Amino acid sequence: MKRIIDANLNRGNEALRVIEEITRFILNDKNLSEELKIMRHQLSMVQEADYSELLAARDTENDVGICIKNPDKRCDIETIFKANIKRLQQALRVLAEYSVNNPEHAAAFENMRYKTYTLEKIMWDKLKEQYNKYMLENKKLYLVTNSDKFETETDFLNAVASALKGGVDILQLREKTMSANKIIELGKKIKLLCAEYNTTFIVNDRVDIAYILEADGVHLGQDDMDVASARKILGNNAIIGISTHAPEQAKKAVDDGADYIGVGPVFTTPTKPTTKSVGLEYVNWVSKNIQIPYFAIGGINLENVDEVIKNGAKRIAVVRAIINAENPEHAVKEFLKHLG
Ligand code: 3NM
Repeated sequence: MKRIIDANLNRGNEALRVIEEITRFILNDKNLSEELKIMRHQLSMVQEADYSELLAARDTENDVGICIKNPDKRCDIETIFKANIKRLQQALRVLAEYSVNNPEHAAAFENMRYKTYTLEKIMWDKLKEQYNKYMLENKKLYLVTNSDKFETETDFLNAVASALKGGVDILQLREKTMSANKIIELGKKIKLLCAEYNTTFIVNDRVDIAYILEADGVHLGQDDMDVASARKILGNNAIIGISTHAPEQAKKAVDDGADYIGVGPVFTTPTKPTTKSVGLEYVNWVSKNIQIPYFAIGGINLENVDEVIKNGAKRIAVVRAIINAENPEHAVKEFLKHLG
């Protein structure tokens, strides 16, 4: 029993320290930081009080769980936060369960565990709000889906999963010909896949569907709802992007408060046959004149992606060259190599 208590006091303390650093150095939130510090001190006091007994029970070398690593797919702040808040809650639960001989400690651990649930929500909202832009900074490859060419939904979902496995940063559910109900049904499955691979999940055009699916955001076309209205529905934490095809549209998107813009179609593409291509000049112009993140899109494949990058693009969005690739995972990895 002491060995379990010792291991979980260490686990809880370490997780708390990691989370505390986020409140202190990333969120710059003094109150949250203080709250975590107090919690950490409470755990340390239990540890101190029983220090020699706990150390005597420790047997790290013979811990069969020590080599079981659970490799996280990504290493961003979101992932670090999620992993550590869960670790903390698990540790506190174990501590409460195994403190049968000390009801006072058991109650204190339970109390702390409940506090962490509230903290988790507060911190997550703050991280999302503050870091939407920061998170976009690090996202380079954006997959826009189109299930038209797939015979079955399973084939399509397998292709999506393969692309996510390859390391796509953002996925947009874009199904132009499906009914709202079908998009919602499909969206639920895609959202689960995105959660599994920790990929940002965006819905095309439909703010209502993004709301229903609790997506990370929405991507708007020039004829869709304006950014302010979409924000009113989806809230401040939502990522809102807009397709732009000319400098005036890009400038307006920035003024309207979009988080990112689409820039294209760079090349003529059958995926968007009615929109004239804008060429690399527009990519070049946006690179020099627009400060928010942008994704070049339209006809981009592994043969021409370097040209797009040469014109200043750091991020790209792709439909066919990934989703219709023979091996989407491989295609994604190749694109990522180009994007650096
Ligand atoms: N939006 P592919 S171009 C969905 O310019 C979309 O706003 C565009 O498809 C825009 O990678 C486009 O298959 C289609 O060419 C991109």
